[in-house]
Amino acid sequence: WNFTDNSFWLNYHDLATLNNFTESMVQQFPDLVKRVSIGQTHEGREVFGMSIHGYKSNKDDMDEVIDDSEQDQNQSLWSWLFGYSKHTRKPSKPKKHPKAVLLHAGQHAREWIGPAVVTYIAKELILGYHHNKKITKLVDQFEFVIVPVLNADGYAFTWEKNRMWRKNRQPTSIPFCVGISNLPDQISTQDPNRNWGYKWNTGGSSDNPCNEGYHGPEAFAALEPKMMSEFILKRKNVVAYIDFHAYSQLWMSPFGGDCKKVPKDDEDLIEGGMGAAKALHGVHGKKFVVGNICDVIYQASGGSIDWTYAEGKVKYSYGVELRDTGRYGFLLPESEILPSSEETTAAVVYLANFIRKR
Ligand code: ING
Ligand code: ZN
Repeated sequence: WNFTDNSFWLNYHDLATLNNFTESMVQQFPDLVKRVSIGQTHEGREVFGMSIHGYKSNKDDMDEVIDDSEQDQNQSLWSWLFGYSKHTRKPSKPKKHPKAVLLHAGQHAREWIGPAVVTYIAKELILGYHHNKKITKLVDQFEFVIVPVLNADGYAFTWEKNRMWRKNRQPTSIPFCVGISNLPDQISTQDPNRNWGYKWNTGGSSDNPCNEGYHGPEAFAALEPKMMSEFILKRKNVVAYIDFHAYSQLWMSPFGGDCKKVPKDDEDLIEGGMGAAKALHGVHGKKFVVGNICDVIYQASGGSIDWTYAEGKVKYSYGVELRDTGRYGFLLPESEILPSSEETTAAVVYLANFIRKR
């Protein structure tokens, strides 16, 4: 693949090809892009992504060199005075811990535009580094963690068996959902985006394992929200999180579960969302509606951004519904991948800058 001519974004790609994209970015730009592993799915697929960051890889190496030369000059005197090497005594410098912007797609299997768009955003950040001033500044400042397909089992299933599959492929209490479909592999599974642990199962999700919005037997029973939430808690540096879905053209903020609750950062969240939607609109004229999940779409407890905001302490938590508004829905034509990617990149770049400036 040649990623500079954008031909990669003229078609949707299966999981193996998307994974190859990540691997090839890591291999081609080893100083800038690191592979990050989020965890393993029920069917044993590894969920991984890219960590893109400029400052750490270059600047830390420089610091190391300067420190060593300073130490070397004093080394012999130090050991003569105290009888041991200063190297072993000197406390190691705290590691640089940049703030992270975490983007992922593919929580829902059939929403193919999401993984396509986030791989494009990754490409723009990687190829733009040292070529585009604005991008360079952002990549130096933030670590961008981009995970193209969180629900890897479901995504593979949409390519191999059923294009309209939404949930993961982790079986639950009922072996088959008779009456929902006559396909034998229509097992009952959980909706990963109703299974996150903040105010789980408090409305806008289903008790029925055969329903598309089944919340699961308990919070974080589904491996996808479990591994992603653990990643966020472990990293501690995530300041922005965007969960990409399709479709409806919405830029959504918390909450989706408790519709009476207003986040304490509501003003900032809406301001950031409005700016992002405006930047997006500037590229191809598409309108995105900005607002709280409950207001702009429907109640949905156990959704990702309620948890990332309230428990994960990620202030700028957004859920985005990409193109279109329903004409093609999940079957968005491949000709829309590139324009959708371009406009969404503009929105994400705007948002990162917005956060950087405050
Ligand atoms: N929409 C999302 C859904 O899970 C959403 C909307 C996003 C709700 C983030 C809560 C949190 O219903 C689609 N199309 O899947
Ligand atoms: Zn979705």
